[in-house]
Amino acid sequence: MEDEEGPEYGKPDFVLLDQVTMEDFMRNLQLRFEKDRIYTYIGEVLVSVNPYQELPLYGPEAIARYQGRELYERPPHLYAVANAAYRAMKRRSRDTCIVISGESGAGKTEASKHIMQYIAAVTNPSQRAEVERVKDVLLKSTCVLEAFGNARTNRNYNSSRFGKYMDINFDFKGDPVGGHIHSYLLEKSRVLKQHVGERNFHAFYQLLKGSEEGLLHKLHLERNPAVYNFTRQGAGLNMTASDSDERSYRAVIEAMKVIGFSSEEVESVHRILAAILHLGNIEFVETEENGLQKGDLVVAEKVLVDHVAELTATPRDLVSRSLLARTVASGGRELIEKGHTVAEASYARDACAKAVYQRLFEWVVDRINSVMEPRGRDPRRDGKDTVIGVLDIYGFEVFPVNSFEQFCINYCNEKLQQLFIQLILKQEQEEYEREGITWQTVEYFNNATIVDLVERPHRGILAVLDEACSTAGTITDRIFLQTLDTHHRHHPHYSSRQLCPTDKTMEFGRDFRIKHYAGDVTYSVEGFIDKNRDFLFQDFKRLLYNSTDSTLRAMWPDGQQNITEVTKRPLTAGTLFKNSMVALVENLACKEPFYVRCIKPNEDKVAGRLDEDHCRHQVAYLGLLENVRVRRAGFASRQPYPRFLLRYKMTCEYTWPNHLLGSDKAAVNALLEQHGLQGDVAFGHSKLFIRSPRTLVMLEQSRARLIPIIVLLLQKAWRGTL
Ligand code: AD9
Ligand code: MG
Repeated sequence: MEDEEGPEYGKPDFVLLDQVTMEDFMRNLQLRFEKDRIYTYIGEVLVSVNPYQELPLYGPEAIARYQGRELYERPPHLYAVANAAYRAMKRRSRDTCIVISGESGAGKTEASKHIMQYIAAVTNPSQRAEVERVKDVLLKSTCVLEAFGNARTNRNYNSSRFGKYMDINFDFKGDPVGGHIHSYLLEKSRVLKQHVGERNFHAFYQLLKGSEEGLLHKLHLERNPAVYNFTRQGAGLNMTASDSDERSYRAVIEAMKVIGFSSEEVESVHRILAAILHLGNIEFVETEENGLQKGDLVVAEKVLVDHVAELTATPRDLVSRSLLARTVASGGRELIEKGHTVAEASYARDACAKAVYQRLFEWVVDRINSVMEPRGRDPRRDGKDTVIGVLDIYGFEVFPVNSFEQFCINYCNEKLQQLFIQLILKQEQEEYEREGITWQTVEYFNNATIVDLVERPHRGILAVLDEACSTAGTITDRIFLQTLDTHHRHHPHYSSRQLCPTDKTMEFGRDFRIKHYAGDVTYSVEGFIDKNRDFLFQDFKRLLYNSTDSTLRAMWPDGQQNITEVTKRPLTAGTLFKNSMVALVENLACKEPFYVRCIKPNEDKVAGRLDEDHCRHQVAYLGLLENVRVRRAGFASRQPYPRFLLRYKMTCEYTWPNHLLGSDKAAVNALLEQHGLQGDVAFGHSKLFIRSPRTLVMLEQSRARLIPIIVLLLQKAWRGTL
């Protein structure tokens, strides 16, 4: 570590703490934070605290300082982790991944952007055009994805409402030649409804605020978001995102151009956004007028149907019919039209608005992927590509009321936590074997039982939920909860009010609780079945598939099926999510992982304040103390011999300023012997393994005592007074 990180900056690695207690951990975190040292290691894991202010830590000069260096050569930094992942990938042709986790607003997305910027800056020294194009798309894709997938929430003014995993492909020279983005579980319910103080996805406001008058007119829109049901709730109208909507609008259009969206595609995107806004204003009323029977529905403001039809390039009467009725196959496969009630029509309208937005988002992701696909590469000629994956996914969530979305998100975190523990232990074992060191097993909390509670076939919560969804209409959320109670009454991580009648924090028939590794979360079952079923009438799918707008049509391939052909039940939202999580974990498990654990310092998004209770909770649920313990349980520290000497050589007369002992390993041995510490270490082939942190602490102290003397001597030498 460079000497600018003196003792007044705390320990740059939590492994160096004298004792692993929460108090010591927090003290070090606080001390470093106060000195704007927002990054600290636990071994090779980076802990990052959101500073909520621009610190002079980034940019070309900082990148140059980390480029090509070993992880510990410079103060802890995201660039060091990006560089380590890049070097591991390049040197050993290993696929690597960087997993970024932490709660909403902890700085995950910002971290992922810094990582991408680092990779873009250090690659393609020969300025190959195709590589430059890929880098441009990689960098610009973030801006577009944020427009469609991010929103202002109370926790973060630019909150990602989807999970993102991005693979970057590199050729044998180590230059990016392509990439692929996977998105996970967009929070599409936000299209309809936003909590107090929150907003819909940025894209809507950007269009309303940023587009020119002529375009607005063509889209039949008014500039004021208060006109639309979907944009008038939540965050009072003068509240914006973290950036101005007008500026962002221009940046997004520019980014879409760079990526390669055609102007027709951008126009379609605008029309789809506008159609969703108009759809949201449609209300239904029962009428007897115009020859209709009593009880028949009509749309209150008919011009809105005209707008939706025009903007989606679909026939007006079909739009109207899809909104007011559904087609069902009666017994003999005969098709009949069944009119909606007001409630059914409103439900169908909302389901349609959500689905159209979700498909739009997925199409944007696919479109970016299509231009990032590695082009014209032949593995026989070009060698196999290697990959760095960057995962920026929602952290553990606990709200006053938790629903299906939180359940999925927290399940995702259980899976990632399991992987984290497994990989960290696995990595340790592999390293000990590689270096010829005997390994001692470490005990740790295995959350496999919680993952099992959720995903176990037939009895797991998701399986019970699917079962409830497949039983048409009769199963209610309450019955679903009773079935869960029956299956899991003895599970140590499951409870409900029925099973614990004295626990007044849950409601009978409404809540169940899971004891997650990160803490207890009570879930309200209300809406679980509906959200899991995620149903949309085939009439809408067919309508949109038949659009003459080719972009919109391409988003609805399943609309070509006829109602009589739609016999196979589509997979539920929960099962799709579970499958994507299983695939994600498999994908990460075969890569060499690097971890960034992000911490949010306070709830008020203010600079310079680290609220201890708030952070303590995050440190606990991110398992950071456990991480330090695991790291120290076998060997607290391991360092290549040259690096060890660089740091401690001044503490021994045989090694300062340089040694003459044949090998660095022999020199390290001499140094440790002089300190009487050789009993606490193991000598690997290329690294020294130090068992107890006390040894490190002693070496550190010895070094700290000598540094002022050495500095004094050097100063004298420079002034020529020695
Ligand atoms: V969420 O789960 O998507 O809601 P993230 O992604 O963890 O969340 P994000 O990266 O969006 O949080 O950071 C939130 C805000 O904190 C940013 O908009 C910045 O204003 C601020 N931030 C985060 N990291 C840094 C940083 N390294 N330097 C300065 C930062 N500001
Ligand atoms: Mg984010």
